[in-house]
Amino acid sequence: MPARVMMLNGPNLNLLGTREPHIYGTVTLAAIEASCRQFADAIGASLAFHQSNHEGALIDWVQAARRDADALIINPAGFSFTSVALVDALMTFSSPIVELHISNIHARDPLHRNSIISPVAKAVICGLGAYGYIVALQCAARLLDALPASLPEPLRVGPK
Ligand code: CA2
Repeated sequence: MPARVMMLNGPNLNLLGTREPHIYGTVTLAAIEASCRQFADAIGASLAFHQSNHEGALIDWVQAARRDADALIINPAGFSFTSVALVDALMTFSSPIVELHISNIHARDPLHRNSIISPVAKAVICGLGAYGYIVALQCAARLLDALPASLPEPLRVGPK
């Protein structure tokens, strides 16, 4: 069975590519999804990709992931700094969680700096722009030991 990865996107990320390009770039969420699907196909993973502006919808998907996904990648957006309920839901997911941000949250204003999600994530990726989504997918597949054997060893397992 292919590795099943679920990618969740929080509030306002549906606006990517249309506003604040100096922070979040010019790539739309639809283009990110298309590129992730292409990469998932290339590494033989299956991908569920969702976005919502609503905390409860994200929590419902996290709960569904307990059954439907082997790894979770989440860009919680503004909920990164506020949502104890999302943290609680993520704590019930016992497989790898990768937290993802387009911008480098550590270089931002105090309001956008301290993610309360990070302590429940296995890995945190930020500051790579839209490319971070591809890196997060590679990271999730690596954590599941599901990168194809055809890939060069440094990509598949890293330094030994
Ligand atoms: O860099 C990221 O991916 C963030 O998760 C994005 C969040 C922000 O609160 C985090 O600090 C970092 C905000 C998402 C807002 O998305 C917009 C996209 C286009 C235009 C306006 C907002």
